[in-house]
Amino acid sequence: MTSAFPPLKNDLLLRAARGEETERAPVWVMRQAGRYLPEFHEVRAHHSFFEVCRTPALSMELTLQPIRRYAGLIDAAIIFSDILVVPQAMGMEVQMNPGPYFPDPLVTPADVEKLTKHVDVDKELGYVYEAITITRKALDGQVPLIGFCGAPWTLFSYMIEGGGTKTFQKSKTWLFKYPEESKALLMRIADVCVDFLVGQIKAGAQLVQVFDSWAGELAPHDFEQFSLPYLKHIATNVRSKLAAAQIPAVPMTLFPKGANTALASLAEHAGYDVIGIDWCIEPSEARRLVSDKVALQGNMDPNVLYGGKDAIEREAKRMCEGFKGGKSVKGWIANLGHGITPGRPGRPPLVLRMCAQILD
Ligand code: 1CP
Repeated sequence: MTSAFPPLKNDLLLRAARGEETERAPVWVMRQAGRYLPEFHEVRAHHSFFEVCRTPALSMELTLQPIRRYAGLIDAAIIFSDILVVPQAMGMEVQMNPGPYFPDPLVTPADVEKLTKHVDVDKELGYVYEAITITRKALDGQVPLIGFCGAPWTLFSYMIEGGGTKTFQKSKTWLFKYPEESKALLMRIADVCVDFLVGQIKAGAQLVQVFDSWAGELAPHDFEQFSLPYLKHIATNVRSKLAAAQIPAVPMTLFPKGANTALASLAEHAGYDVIGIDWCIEPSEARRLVSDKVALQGNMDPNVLYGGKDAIEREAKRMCEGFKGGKSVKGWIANLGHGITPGRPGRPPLVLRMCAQILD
């Protein structure tokens, strides 16, 4: 299958993800296909969010938008989709109005019965695979294509809260009141994630990222119990399933937002090649904690983009120096510390250009 794709002309991301020293840091932006781009709104004006996700040609179009607009400045594409396609595949209804809304969330463990018993992931999410395959062809080897899924704890919280939350009260009630049932559900989600990532890699994803956006909401000992084992399960099983199918492994990135106290343990035990960090930890401290076990990705505060040219320049320089730790950029992927926000922030290209020039 791989041989059917055009040869890759820019492999900076893949080399950095493998911990290799690169001539400059590769750059991409979480949520780079999104609401800060006028051309994104153009497409969304005519199509609902999940219609875009389910229509491979539209998903491809949104994936390519930032690559076109910032040609030569972005070193990766990420497939346009959402982490919430996994709860949908498990039988839950999810709407986007404008944030995620589950009309029928899981209230008690008895509700788990309502989920599909044996999820045929390839059938339910085949539209994502198709989007990946056509997008990888359309990219024509310009940059690698990233696939992704949500982490079990983060998806669990949406499935129980019924949408976004500030308190995590309902999902944490489950953890503390029904720990065994919670673990069983987390494992069911993890198994779907394994098949989903394997399917994305078979379809052409050249790196996959697991988003644990709400990792930092858990106490360190709860993260150890309710998130880490499932993250590990995903990394181990994706690799073993690929090996069994004789498909070459691809680098795997984990973004455990806010779980900075877990960095050393994640680097040692979780099984990922890259760990994404947010802005609440200094790059040098993150590097000290993970040693040379993984590559790092991140970590500028997305709101710096609203601070004007001087602030952006100053913070980009600070970030570059922090990750450089001397003169090499061993295993660093420049990115924001979370997704770029929808209000038209200034100058993402400026940031990208500065990160790209780090070794000049
Ligand atoms: O109407 C719209 O267009 C909605 C905005 C939007 C977009 C552009 C949503 C709804 N999802 C997306 C795309 C998306 N989501 C991508 C595309 C690829 C990219 O360019 O990066 C990705 C990777 C995601 C992943 C995602 N969805 C995460 C993990 C990353 C993160 O930012 O933490 C999460 C938590 C979601 C849930 C979600 N989907 C959409 C929104 C607004 C949210 C967050 C809601 C909340 O705060 O709880």
